[in-house]
Amino acid sequence: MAVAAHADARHAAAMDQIAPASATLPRFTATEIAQYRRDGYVVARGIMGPRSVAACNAALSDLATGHLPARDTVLMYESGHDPATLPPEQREFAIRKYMDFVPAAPALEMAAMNRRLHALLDQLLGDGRVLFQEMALVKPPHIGSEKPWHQDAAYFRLTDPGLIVGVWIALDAALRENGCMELVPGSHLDGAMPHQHENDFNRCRIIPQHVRAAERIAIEMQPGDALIFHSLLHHYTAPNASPLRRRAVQFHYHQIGAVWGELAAHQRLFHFPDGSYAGCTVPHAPEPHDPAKPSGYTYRAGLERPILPVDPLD
Ligand SMILES: O=C(O)CCC(=O)C(=O)O
Repeated sequence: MAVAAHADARHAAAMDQIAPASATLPRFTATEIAQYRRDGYVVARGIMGPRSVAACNAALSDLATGHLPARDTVLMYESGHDPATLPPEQREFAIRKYMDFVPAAPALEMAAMNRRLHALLDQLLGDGRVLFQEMALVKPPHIGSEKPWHQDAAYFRLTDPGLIVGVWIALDAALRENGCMELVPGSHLDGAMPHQHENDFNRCRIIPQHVRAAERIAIEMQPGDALIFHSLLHHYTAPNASPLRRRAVQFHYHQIGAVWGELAAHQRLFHFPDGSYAGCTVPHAPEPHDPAKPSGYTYRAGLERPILPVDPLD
């Protein structure tokens, strides 16, 4: 797989000789595996082909209009946009996030279970994992909001962030202008950072002094490319002020044997200097739409869906 790596060329060439080849499934080179460990991310280009990408986009449209029964899917809208006031075919242009869609949408389930992807994850992390979170992040043209700098492990009360991996798959070209992923290479090695909610539950950010923002890089991707990243990697996406769509699915997996902990265990990782909780699994402030009322949010551990690898449509 092609990646932008920063490794010493001679060392890389030597390591690549030990990476076995497979005729059928993609393999990361030893250089790419080393990049994941050192930089906290690696890009797998073309993990899904155009038919798979089109099927995922059609499923997202159909969930928004109601043509596909949404079952347990949760749709979250950009602030100030009320689905009740929108015709069904316009709703997807105001949606920011879909969650829990796998049982409702076979095409999206296939993306999560993609055999090629899991062959690569096996190489990075070892055999045996579950899917525990599924989201589609579809920053709409002109109004798509930013996602502040964060570490995904701040959202999950799992006690070993190294056993969690995020996979972000582009369904449109993801470019600087429409809010592609930006990240700080190597930031996963800095450990768990204190986070604070900004003004709504989806906007939980690393306290800015802890982000080495000057070292950020933008990861531009084509539809079907996957960014595979460590759960402590600092990452961000900018607002989408452009006329371009920027749809993506994001899956989180953890290796079997990872342990869901209580709040106290999460607090041992994510805390302020005074020891108080600094993760994202408890609201830090009342909801802005009703400052008198605390958020109705209740933390829920992962869904733990078994992995049943399937060949993508291509
Ligand atoms: O796709 C995006 O805009 C942000 C995705 C992300 O980092 C997240 O939701 O954790």
